[in-house]
Amino acid sequence: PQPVHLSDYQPPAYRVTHTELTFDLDPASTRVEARLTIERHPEAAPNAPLFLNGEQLTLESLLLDDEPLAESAYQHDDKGLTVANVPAAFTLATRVRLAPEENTALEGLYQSSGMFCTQCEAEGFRRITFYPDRPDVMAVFRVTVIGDATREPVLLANGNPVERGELEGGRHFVTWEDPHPKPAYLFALVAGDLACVEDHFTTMNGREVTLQIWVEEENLGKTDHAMASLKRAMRWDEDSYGREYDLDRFMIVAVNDFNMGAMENKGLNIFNSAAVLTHPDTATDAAFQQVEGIVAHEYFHNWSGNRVTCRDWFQLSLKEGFTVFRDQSFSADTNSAPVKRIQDVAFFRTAQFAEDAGPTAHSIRPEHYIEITNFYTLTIYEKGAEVVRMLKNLVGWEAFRRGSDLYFERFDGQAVTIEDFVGCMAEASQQDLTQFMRWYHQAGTPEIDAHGEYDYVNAEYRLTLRQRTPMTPGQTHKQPLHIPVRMGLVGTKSGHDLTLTLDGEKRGKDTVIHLREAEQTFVFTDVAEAPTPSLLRNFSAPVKLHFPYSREDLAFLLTEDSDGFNRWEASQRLAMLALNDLIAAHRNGVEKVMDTRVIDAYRALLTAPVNDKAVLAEMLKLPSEACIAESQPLVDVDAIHAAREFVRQSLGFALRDEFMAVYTANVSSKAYAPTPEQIGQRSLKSVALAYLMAVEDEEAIERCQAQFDAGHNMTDVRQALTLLVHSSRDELAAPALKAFGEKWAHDSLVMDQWFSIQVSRPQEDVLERVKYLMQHPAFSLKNPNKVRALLGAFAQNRVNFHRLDGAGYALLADAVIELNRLNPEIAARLMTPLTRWRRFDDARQALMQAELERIKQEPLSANVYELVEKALA
Ligand code: B3K
Ligand code: ZN
Repeated sequence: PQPVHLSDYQPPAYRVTHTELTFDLDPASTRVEARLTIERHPEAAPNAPLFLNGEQLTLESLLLDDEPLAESAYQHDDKGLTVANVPAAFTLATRVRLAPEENTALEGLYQSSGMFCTQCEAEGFRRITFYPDRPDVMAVFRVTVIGDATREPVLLANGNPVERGELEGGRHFVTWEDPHPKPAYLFALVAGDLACVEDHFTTMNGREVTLQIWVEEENLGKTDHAMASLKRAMRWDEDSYGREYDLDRFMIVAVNDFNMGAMENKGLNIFNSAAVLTHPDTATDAAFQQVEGIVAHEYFHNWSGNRVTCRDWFQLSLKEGFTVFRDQSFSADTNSAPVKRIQDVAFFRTAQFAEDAGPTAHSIRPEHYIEITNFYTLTIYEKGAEVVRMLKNLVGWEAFRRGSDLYFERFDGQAVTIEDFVGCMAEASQQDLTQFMRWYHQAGTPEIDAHGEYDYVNAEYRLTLRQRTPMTPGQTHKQPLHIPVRMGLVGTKSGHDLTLTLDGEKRGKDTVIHLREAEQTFVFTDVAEAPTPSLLRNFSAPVKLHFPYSREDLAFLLTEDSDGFNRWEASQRLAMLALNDLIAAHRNGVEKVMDTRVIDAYRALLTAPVNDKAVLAEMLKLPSEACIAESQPLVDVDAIHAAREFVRQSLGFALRDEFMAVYTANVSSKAYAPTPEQIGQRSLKSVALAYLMAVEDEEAIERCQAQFDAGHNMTDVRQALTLLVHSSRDELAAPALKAFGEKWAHDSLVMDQWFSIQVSRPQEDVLERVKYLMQHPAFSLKNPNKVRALLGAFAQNRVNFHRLDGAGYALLADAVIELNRLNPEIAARLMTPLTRWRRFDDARQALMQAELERIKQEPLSANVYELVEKALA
């Protein structure tokens, strides 16, 4: 496969103004007729050939202005059709056949649980019909769907239904029109036996919008939360960004087989059922919050993505970074803002930092790719969102909002670039963002080495920041970035934020300093007492910040920092210092000794009055093994696991009574609601129970078992089950797992949780269990949720996936090889942990590398090929 380069971008020579499609649905042989109204671009050469993408299609007929095209007039290969001579304006009509039931890649038109559905982003439309399948070609669509009246009573497409009728042979049809010109990747079609929940929304200008969520009949009771989330998101986008919905109806459909979370097709969002269905008995708090976030994300795309879209796929972060930033802001406004930030950052630093440090590191706007599907990454999405957040903080919300208005107004109905977006922000704020643009071009996580000195005599604090970005594949030379560092100086005696004076200017108690050079010193004057700096508040830039904090400093910031995020940060740094000592002790075979300062700090947290239970819960959580691994020069899987377990148990033993008190105080018999208060309370209760179960005394086990048996809601049940299964008490774990599995055998989404819980436990039997569960009737390699729940979860199980006999790697590689044939997108994602092989010890490196080499011997999809090549380069 050949790479595509950003520098090769050419505007399309031909545009499609109208697209008329007719689908005659059949699982084995669907007929698709397309009638395209095409115009040559005024600036294109008159002899420019017309190219239409088309893959895995059987072409039956091809007419230009209603005349059949002679075979010599066009070329057809496995990438598409080229017509050498075409007029300046014409219609092109094609008829093709395809087989949805054979489509296991879940791109294009496929079947899921008997229904037809589509996934076209990024390049799936070319598997539906011959078309210029690129986002800068935007047309008005009219779509007729013909199906079997019994098997497919519901026939959906984008926009509004304009005609419907009965046909011969028990068939029927519906015609849909979408008045908004759109790129092909936003096309959608759904047909099947679906039921719908309907609601209404009145827009800011008083227009009535019909809201529908389409699901399988049995799931009708699981749509309330998604619907409520949708309405909140619609209101929020009006209030925060002045964006109004622009069609008469908005539809969401839940499908069981879906490669990702959801898809923002115009007026017809298609969702992975896991990202839309919730019920207190079947979904955890985390799932409720995820559904809210994803529903909002897809809805927000209606403006940031659909009305204004991407010129080409190198600009993917234009819509994704901005939309993730918008959905994060929405969730922060709707729930606990500090907790949202803490959870997002904890995830970001674990997963995106790992990507940035590995062989697939790429900039937010990559320069080339082989398979675009591989670029739906944490860098494009989450780092892209961090960069938009920095922009907002740099120019301030008001200018940012003006810039956003300008962007939507100026580029409405167009396909544009990241420069266009940042340009609007620069224009609205009158700021020079030239250096800032480097964030989009440079891959890798910048690191800041900071140190500070307090000068008693002159009452000055000198803070020196030095930045560097490590080399990444293909980018050896990095330039200094413009890094906003939000900070305060906390008086070490008073515990208060000191007033900041920088270069003679009073800055208040919290300020942003701008690091632009490789090294800069900031001199704060009139600093009345020796301070402890609180740096990078609220994670003001996606960097690694090193500052030589002592444990005393951290224990101090943990309680005294006025910035809630940095109080959490102090808890994590303090834990990391202790963990690092224990990792070293484990490696050196020295006896492990728990740092009592950590215990004291936790005790202080547990006994102080509680403001925000959810934040407290986050502060009590230790960094995950994956997060710890990210901070290590070389990952020692066993030492990390042993050190973390040691800390967990030490804290559990030392603070057993405190944890028990917190647990008891937070048991509640209130009816479940996914409110921030309740979620915070459950989260704190869960953390307390986890520490108690690290001790595993009789009372803890009793509580845990009781929580499981009570079955109040899935959040409580899942936590209790997880702790039982992960404990040493197999005599309790086995019956609990069995009971849970039998109770929920009919619910596919709960069975996904059942799979994940058992394969994430630390016990050594996990690999055999994975193999056994792959034969379970509820498992299927063809269903991405199952693959993620079982194999994906196993690959996150650090000690078992990284077994020293290599059996974990081999198991994953076998699955990748099989999935490479079935679903290349999922195969590539599943393989990702193997690509990080250079981070591990020699023995594991060799084993992982060997599995990559074995995969490389296969006839590979572009997806897996690109990843293997990068991993082994
Ligand atoms: N835009 C979709 C991505 C689908 C791509 C699949 N290969 C999901 C989202 O970001 O909203
Ligand atoms: Zn998105």
